[in-house]
Amino acid sequence: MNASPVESTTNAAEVLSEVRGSVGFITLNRPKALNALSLSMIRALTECLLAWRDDARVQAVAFRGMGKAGPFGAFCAGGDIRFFHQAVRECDAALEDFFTEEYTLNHLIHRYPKPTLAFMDGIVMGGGMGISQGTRWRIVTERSRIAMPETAIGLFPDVAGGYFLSRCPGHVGEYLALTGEVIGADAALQFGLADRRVDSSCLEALWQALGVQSFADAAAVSAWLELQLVPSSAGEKMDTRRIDAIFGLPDLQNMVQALENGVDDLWSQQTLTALRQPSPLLLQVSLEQIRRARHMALADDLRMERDMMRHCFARGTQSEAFEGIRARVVDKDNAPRWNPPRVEEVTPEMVQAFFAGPWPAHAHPLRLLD
Ligand code: QUE
Repeated sequence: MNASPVESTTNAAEVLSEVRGSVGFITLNRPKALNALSLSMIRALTECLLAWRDDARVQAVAFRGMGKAGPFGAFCAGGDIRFFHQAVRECDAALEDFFTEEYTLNHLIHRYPKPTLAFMDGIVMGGGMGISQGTRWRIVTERSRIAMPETAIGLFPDVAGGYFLSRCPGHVGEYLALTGEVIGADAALQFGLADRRVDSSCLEALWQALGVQSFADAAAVSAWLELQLVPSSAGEKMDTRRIDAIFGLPDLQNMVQALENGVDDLWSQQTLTALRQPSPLLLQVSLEQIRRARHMALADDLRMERDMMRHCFARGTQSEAFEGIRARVVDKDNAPRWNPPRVEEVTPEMVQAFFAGPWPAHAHPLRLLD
């Protein structure tokens, strides 16, 4: 190993970075928090990617997470939502910076001019999807647990979730956004949320091999990966007809009604239960988000999500997100008191308010994204 001392001492130890051979390697290294992204991690990642973009030694960039028992095993559980809670209580303006900088990082990864890889082993949720979905090689394993669970904490599937969920086949995007359902490797491949499957026992060898090849250019990296990561034979395909029939309905009340009519089957029962846990308001907002995003370019989606996130915390400790985070991770009573408490009580005006841009175009914090 010839790790350069400059790269291996990035500002935060929660992000490890090094260049081996012609590849930049990034390890999310906050295993006790399942690598949940803090603002300092987002800054370290951005700094690293900007430096490597213009570094002629670097032909590709690979991401992985540190697990509790060593590398891999967990990619990233999301954002540092304990920080969100604390920032709301303290009126800390860094909460606003967090989302602006996180979405800028997501955009940077989607647009990165060199091949990128994400080793999506173990938990890959929320912010972890924001890092991985923009990469060229999204590698899943038999241990991958993939989801966008934000409605459970009174948020919506951000980090370009509107963009990548709405581009899943049929109405799978609405299904994943609203229920927060956790999927594995097969479903991720089927839904276009992953590119290749490898056995988790092969991850370390692949990670090491990437750093000892002498790649002349980015095309050589891609050619090598095409040979190493052959498309796996189609696994058992999930039948998505029920998902499309329910989640393609025009609104949430219709979906709930249709599920209630089919409660004798287990899937309808479980799906109904899943829809009764999240914030009714954010369920409606997330449905509107996915449907708007289907016709939006990436940068426009990220600007919309930035607008939406501003509204999510606009009411301080009265916000759905503050209550959701309290209930799920701070007090852990799992009994959020949502307002309004029922789907039927959410008005179109409450939903539309989330899509009103707080900024004129020339002053939007993400105006420079293209
Ligand atoms: C919904 C979510 C998140 C969640 C739980 C939910 C989320 C997230 C975390 C999380 C997990 C472990 C940590 C941490 C945060 O939990 O986005 O700091 O150590 O990041 O029900 O969306």
